[in-house]
Amino acid sequence: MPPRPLALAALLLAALGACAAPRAPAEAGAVAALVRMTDAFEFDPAAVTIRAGETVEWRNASRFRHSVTADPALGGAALPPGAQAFASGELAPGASFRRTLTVPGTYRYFCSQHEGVGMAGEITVLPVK
Ligand SMILES: [Cu+2]
Repeated sequence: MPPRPLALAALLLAALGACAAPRAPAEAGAVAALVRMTDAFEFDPAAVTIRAGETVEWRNASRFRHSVTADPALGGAALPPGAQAFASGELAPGASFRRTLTVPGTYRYFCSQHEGVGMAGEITVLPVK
């Protein structure tokens, strides 16, 4: 008799693996992307993608003060139509800032302390599935 139960178990494991592969729907407000602010005056990664309703967290992992500024009135930022501007204010080394984004589109933001050296980042917010 062939080892049927084993074959079945293998199929089941394969099916479970396939189910785990797609991204699970995030709970509202969950941190979906983490961006570090570095000693090299960069947002790392410089571009992230989330779904509407998810949260981005920035951490100042450097020894300098930085900010997350997504306000076109303050510099080279751009927001999707209908999205609210936001700004973290000055973040000391070790500090973090979170923002939940609900309006889909492309957000371009910068660090107000280092905009002059090109410290900028981008967030793509995809519509809810
Ligand atoms: Cu900076």
